[in-house]
Amino acid sequence: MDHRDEHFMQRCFDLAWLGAGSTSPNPMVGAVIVHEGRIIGEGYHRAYGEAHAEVNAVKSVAPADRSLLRESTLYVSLEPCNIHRNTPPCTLLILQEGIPRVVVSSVDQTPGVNGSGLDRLRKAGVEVKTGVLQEQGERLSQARNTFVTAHRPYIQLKYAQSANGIFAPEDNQQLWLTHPYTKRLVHKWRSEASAILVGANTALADNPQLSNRLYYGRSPVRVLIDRKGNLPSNLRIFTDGAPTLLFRAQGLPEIANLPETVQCIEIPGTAASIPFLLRQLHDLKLSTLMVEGGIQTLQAFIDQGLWDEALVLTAVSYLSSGRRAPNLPVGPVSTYQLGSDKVSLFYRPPIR
Ligand code: AOF
Ligand code: ZN
Repeated sequence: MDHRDEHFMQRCFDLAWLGAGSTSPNPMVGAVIVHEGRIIGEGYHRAYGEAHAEVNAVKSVAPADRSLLRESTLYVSLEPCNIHRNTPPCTLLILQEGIPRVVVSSVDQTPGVNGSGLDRLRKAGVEVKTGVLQEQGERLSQARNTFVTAHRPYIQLKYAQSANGIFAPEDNQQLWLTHPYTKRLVHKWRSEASAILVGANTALADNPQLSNRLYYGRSPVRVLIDRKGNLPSNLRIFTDGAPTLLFRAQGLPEIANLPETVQCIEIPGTAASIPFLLRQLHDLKLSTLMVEGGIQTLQAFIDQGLWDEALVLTAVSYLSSGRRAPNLPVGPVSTYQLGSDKVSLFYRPPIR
C-alpha cells in the first residue's frame, strides 16, 4: 500500500503544531506542496490574523520551482477556507496558482466553510482527497471546532495526584508531588491555553500565579470564580499586573484598589456560573480553557459534562491523607512516563 499521502499529512501536522499558543481562536494548520515526491514548499499558520498555512507554503516555493505548482499536490491538515475574513480565501489562491490536486485531513467546521471549500475546489476541477489521517486531523482542530460549534472554549482539566489517587494542590510547595520535568510540561500547556481557571478556594489556599514561567511563549488569561466575593485584593493574581477575569455575583461591594488588569464580570442572579462564564470567554475569543482546580471546581465541570479532555499527572509518592482526586467517567486513552511521573490523557465520552 502507498502511504505517501499519510506521510506528507503527518508533516502537515508537525508544522501545524508550531503554531500552538498563537493561532487562537483560529486553528493550527500546516501545509506541504509536493512535486513528484519532493517537497517544494511548506508553511503553517503562525499567528491569528496572519497568513494561512497554504499562503505560507506557496510563498516558500523557490522561484525556479514556481512553474511546478501546476503539476503538484497541496497537502493541508484542514479544509482550505472559502471565506474572506482576515485574509482572502485559500480556495482562490489554489485556483489562481493552478494546483491540480489537494489532499486534506479534516473539514473546517467554521460556519460558512464546513465542506464548501472542498466543494468549490471540486467544482473548479481540482482533484480533492479528504479524510487522510482524519482522526489526528480532527484532534488538531478540535479546539477550534468546539469553539465554533459549541460556542464555548475547548476545556482541558488538569490536575496532579499521588500514586494512591489523593489530589495534589497546584502551587502548594509543601505538597509538591510531581517531578520538575512535569512542572515544565505544565507551563508548556499553559503557554498553549487561552485562559486558565481556578475556583475561589484554590485561589485563597494556594495564592497561585497561574502564569507560564518555565516555557517560552505567552501566559493564559487568568479566570477566577468568586461568586460570593471572598477573595482579598492582595492575592498575587490581583497584584502582578497580568490580565485576569474575575467572575462574581451581582451586587457585591467593589474590591478596593483593583488594578485595571483585573476585569470584574457579574454573574446574573439566576445564571449557573460555569455556562455563563464559558459564554463570556467565547465572546472574548478565548478558545481554550485549562481548569486547574480545586477538586470542587473540577468536579463541577465534570458533573455538568463541560470538559473535553483531562491531563492527569500521577506521582510515585503516596499521601496518607487528603481529598481524593476527581472522578472521571472514563479511562485514559494514553499514559506515558515523564521523569518519575505518569502523564495520562482522557477524552470526555461523546454526549448522547
Ligand atoms: C485555512 N488555512 O492556515 C487557517 C484557516 O481570516 P481568518 O484568518 O480569521 O480565518 C478564518 C477562516 O480560516 C476560518 O474558517 C478558520 O477556521 C480558517 N483557518 N484556514 O485554510 C489556515 N488558519
Ligand atoms: Zn485559508
